[in-house]
Amino acid sequence: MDYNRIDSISRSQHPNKQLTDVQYGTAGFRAKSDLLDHVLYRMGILTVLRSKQKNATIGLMITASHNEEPDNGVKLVDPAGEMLDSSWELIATELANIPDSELVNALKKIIKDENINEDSPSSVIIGRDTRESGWSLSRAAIDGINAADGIIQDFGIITTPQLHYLVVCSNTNGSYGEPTVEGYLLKLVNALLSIKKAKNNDLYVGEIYLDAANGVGAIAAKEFQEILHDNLSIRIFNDGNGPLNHKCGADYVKVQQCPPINSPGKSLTRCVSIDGDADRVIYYYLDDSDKFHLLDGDRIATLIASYLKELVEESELKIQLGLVQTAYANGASTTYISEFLKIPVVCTETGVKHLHHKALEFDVGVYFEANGHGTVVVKDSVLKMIRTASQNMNLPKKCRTASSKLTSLIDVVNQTVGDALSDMLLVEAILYVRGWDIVTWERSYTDLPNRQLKVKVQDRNVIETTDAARKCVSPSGLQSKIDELVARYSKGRAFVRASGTEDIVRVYAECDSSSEVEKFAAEVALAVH
Ligand code: NG1
Ligand code: ZN
Repeated sequence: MDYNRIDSISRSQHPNKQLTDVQYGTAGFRAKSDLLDHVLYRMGILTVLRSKQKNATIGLMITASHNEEPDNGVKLVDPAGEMLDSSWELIATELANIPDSELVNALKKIIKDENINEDSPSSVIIGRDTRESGWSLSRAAIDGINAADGIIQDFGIITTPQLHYLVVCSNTNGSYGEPTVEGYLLKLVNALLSIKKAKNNDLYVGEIYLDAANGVGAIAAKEFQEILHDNLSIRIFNDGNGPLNHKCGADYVKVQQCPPINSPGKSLTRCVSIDGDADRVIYYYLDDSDKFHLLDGDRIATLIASYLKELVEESELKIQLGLVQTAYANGASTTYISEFLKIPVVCTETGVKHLHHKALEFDVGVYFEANGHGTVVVKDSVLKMIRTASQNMNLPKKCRTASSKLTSLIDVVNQTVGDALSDMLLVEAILYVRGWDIVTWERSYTDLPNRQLKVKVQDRNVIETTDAARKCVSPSGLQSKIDELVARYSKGRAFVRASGTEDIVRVYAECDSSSEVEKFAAEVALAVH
């Protein structure tokens, strides 16, 4: 590697002005975009090193997801489409913050400590969302990749899940799918259409209204619509002509518990909100009295898991199905899953990488954060078993058909990461097969009233938690205050944790009274101060 070149480009074009330290958090680096230029240059170099170490293609995505337009961020994607390994998160944080004068030595140290062969080939896929700062940040990353002699494939403006998909396809010789955006669109649409051949649509209407958060999801959704034709009408609003994530998008709708700006006023219309980089999805509708109803990630997870369970039972295959949630999952959903669906459910820390890892422990693992970030992962051996069963003429027809339906359903899933649009097609497929409208879907259980608040504190890292964030171990005394408050509310549950993407502490509270939940959350927030 030409260290002189790396050093001189760093100092002359992407210097670390050392304004603020940044940290590789829940979803990579996130900060105001003007703080990130040197970070992107350095992450460009780091992806090349990671690629050489793994002898595989690595992804680099420039996005700040649901955060506002002036923010931006970057995250690295490991070869199997998963988030960067935690040991490398620390390396990334250190590399991002050191002064320019130490950059070359730091790189040499990484190469030595991580046993990287500098002569190995490298390949990096990069993408970015629609933020204005994305273009120049992607130039900085490209400068870093070039300076380290890496091979780049720049896909320009794409969704986060598309980038994960492209990384996986590149590393599996196309066996997961064609490593192009078109390959992605066709894979999902063809799977959906094969399910929609089945006749039984009853209350289902093939039309949805999609709030695309004025982000990159609008572009992908339009591309889907072009191939889907009238098999599913996606009426897109907040399609890029307004400010990104402003009063719209999945995070806004979930946290504010109200419709986004420009939402259609017609009651009982099935509406979908995705976030700024299209990896989160939630559904909502207004009833006849204009009351807002939210069907969030928990609800999507239960819909998917219950249908999978039905098919697994019909197929008579031995498949262990499981569901993964975080502490933000509504208590009513957890009760419904364990007591009614009787599917094993586990709780992990927040952050999709934790859920993804846990889900991989099941034969078929469904994982969703309440905010709508999630997917289904299926073990390769299990997928093979299902495919074989679907063609085994010695099996009863009912079992074969169920296996065949399972195969099609799994094909609609982007297993590489939570994908708003793939999840949306999956929900649409299941509602279609069940013949359900959104009201029927909602009937399965009733959410406990809940509230999320953000609390600004001097140093959010003083909050330390354990037990998947459900218990606070520092500062001392805070957990007992929370326990006291929880005890005052029927079905009360509350917890606090430091956000990994914003400089705030998050408070979550739920109880069985909608008139008291605001007060409950405010009391917990006060305890944090
Ligand atoms: P933080 O800021 O660490 O709570 C948020 C979400 C996560 C995850 C990441 C990445 C909540 C409560 N937290 O993390 O679930 O999606 O952003 O985007 O929604
Ligand atoms: Zn996102």
